[in-house]
Amino acid sequence: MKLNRRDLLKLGALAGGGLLLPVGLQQRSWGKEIYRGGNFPQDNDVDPIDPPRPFQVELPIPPILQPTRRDATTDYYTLTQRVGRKQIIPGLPATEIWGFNGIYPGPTVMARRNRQVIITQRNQLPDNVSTHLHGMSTQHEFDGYPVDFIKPGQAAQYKYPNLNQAATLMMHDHALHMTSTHVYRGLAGFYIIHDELEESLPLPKGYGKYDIPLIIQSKYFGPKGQLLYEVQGNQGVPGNTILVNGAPFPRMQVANRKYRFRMLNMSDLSAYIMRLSTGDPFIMIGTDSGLMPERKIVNNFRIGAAERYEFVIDFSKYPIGTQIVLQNLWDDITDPSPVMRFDVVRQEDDPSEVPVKLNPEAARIMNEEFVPANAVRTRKFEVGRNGGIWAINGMGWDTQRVDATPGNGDIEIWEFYNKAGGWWHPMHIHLLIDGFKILDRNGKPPRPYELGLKDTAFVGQNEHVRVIGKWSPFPGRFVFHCHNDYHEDHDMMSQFEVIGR
Ligand SMILES: [Cu+2]
Repeated sequence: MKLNRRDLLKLGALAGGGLLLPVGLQQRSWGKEIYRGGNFPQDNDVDPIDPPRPFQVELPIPPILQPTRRDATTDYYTLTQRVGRKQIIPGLPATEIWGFNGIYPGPTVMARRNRQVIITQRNQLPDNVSTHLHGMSTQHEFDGYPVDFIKPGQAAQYKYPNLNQAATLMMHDHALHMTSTHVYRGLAGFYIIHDELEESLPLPKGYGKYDIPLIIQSKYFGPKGQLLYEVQGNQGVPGNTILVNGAPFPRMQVANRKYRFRMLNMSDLSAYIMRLSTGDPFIMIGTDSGLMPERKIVNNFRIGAAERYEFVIDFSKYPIGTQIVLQNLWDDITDPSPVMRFDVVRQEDDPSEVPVKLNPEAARIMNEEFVPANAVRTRKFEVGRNGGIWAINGMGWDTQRVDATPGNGDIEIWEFYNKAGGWWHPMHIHLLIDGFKILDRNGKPPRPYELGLKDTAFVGQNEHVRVIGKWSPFPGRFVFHCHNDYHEDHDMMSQFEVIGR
């Protein structure tokens, strides 16, 4: 049975809060057991409040992090992971969060392709952390391997070569069995790579002005504004309040022109089907690993945990005063629910354009390199449950076990089978410098907006998804896992080891 957010809310209403359900109690105690070391306040007697009325708050934009120093080759940054407080729910006290520099979402790091970034991460939290830069291709020791902990009071340096194409990445915690709570509490932020190709295109430009990051996260809150980590049905935390850049169902004032958006779903497990209340299209331009070969025009798109989609909305056709709601169709395809709203409030010239062809480098990789004839082998992974624990090929995480040993530079096809049908799993593979290409899903072509390089593949109920990529450039052990963070923690994660130099 698929339990979506709305079903859970209905169940909750019927059972007087949902937490009286025996299954709910069981899950709560499991979560409590696992997170005993996670220092998450367990408010077992508190039910989540109803979501706040939408569109009360302006969309915030995460600040750009300033480097502590630059030299000929490298930008240096320092981030301190610590407890902070943020006013999130109107009319309620500020919410305690865990954040990079104590803010949620974390500050955005701006990087340039082929220019190194070194980030010193200081841990002033009461838990072990391990910081991963999702989408970055870097050496094992800088990848946030799940047991490479930064202990409380300690610090670690991470080197990022930024060999990747221009893309929207995100920094988040990856500590073994604690990723879900840590990310839920706020340890997530953007890291954006720019390059010359992207800058040469006439797309809408200007971070926070016409180039807008949107991190989507669904959470529960208690009556004092506190975050509630309510695990439902061994799935994770669906949440009932959608935060965009940390604000509940916000509104954004826009001019009647084109805007570029970089959407990242960093929810614990929620997936969304996004559409506009006007029925007007999104011009899709980017996927997880960078700009798509060609733009694609769609009326809606699905986004699972950790996926990124970049798109342009053209507000020029709307009269001043028009309000356009970004809506979610996931819970009920016939009954859209709000995510945020765009208010067209002013007239502006628009020099931007969205070319049909965007990224010849991605086109070459997808059409010439990532083709089955170049694959040296195929591996199969079945994702599902084993004895109540999420598993890959029936197995949970084992730091000592390696489930694949590709040679450095090998092109491989990985097949993910989700036969049980009960849930979906956005499968993420670390390291791959250009991500992968989705070959097919149940033998059919991927959706139009998936026709770009990706690092996370949505594997839906009863789906069989084939991806092809190049396992390079760094040798060593790297993880692959479901990015529904609760699934990842318990225990749908494994590792491969790239062999050779
Ligand atoms: Cu999963």
